[in-house]
Amino acid sequence: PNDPGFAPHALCAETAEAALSGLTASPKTLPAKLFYDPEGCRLFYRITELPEYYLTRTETGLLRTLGRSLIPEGFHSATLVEFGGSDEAKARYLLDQRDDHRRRLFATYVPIDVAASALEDMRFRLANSHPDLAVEPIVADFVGKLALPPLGRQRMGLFPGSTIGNLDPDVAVRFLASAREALGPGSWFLLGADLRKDPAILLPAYNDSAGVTAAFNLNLLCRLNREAAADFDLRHFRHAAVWNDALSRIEMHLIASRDQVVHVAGSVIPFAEGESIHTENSYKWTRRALVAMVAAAGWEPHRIWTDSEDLFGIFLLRH
Ligand code: AVJ
Repeated sequence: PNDPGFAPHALCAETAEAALSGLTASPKTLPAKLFYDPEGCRLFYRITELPEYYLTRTETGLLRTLGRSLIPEGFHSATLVEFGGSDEAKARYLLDQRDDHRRRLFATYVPIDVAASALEDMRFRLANSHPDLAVEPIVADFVGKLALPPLGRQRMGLFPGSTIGNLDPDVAVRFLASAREALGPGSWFLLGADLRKDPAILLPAYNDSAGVTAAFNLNLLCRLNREAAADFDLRHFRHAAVWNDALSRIEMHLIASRDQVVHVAGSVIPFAEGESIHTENSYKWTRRALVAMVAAAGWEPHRIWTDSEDLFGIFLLRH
């Protein structure tokens, strides 16, 4: 407590604990979910608008074009459950759909996310734009054990944005199986996944020329300085994105540019020059591998849509 670098008032126990367990491991890691503090959310939004970051643009284009054809026949007054849905932008392409009698295909929307304040903002926006839609947010980590309220007769899960890419394959299978369990028999699941492609396209998407992704990655260290009583000097770490072909994933790292010692929540963390903190994986799937993964979780692949350049896939699965 007498250490000047230690600011107990700023300590967020949960962040500090997650950070310390990763930084005392070998090799060093930090969990990707720590990216999304308010500044990280702003930076991620800027990433989605970068020319190199084709993911969001491509998926949104698909959702806009496909619209009602994404939804199985006979749906009305159904429930849409979005996993990790801290913003309803993509769900709107489904929530806006009506049948030939102008009846809404979805009557209820259940977004699940750890960001309580984002869920509140979303509830407010939807109350204005969709007054007849029931919005029932759940504050929870979607990868954990899920207890959903009774969801009605027709249920669809939504997991867009290639968020699945952040999960190691075994965790992804467990998540897909528990979502299937929670949604129950007869349910459907819409999964958006970035497809495996030429690293010449992938690498710039994670190392853009404007440096926004670098700022997003380095913001992790700012966050630890603020919330975990850390004293990272941002001038001595640099952003790196690499393609791991064997594991079919983009990896993001923060590389120490010199030997140094950093304090985190009262612990001393030494870094050697060139040492990395592995901050994120973003797996890229072939259709085949993705179909095998969803099948391992018990889902039956029903349809796959991709854009004309085969960049991004939307997979419709049924229970
Ligand atoms: C939000 C997990 C889909 O992996 O592409 C963007 C996060 N990381 N740039 C992704 C991210 C670096 C993003 N996901």
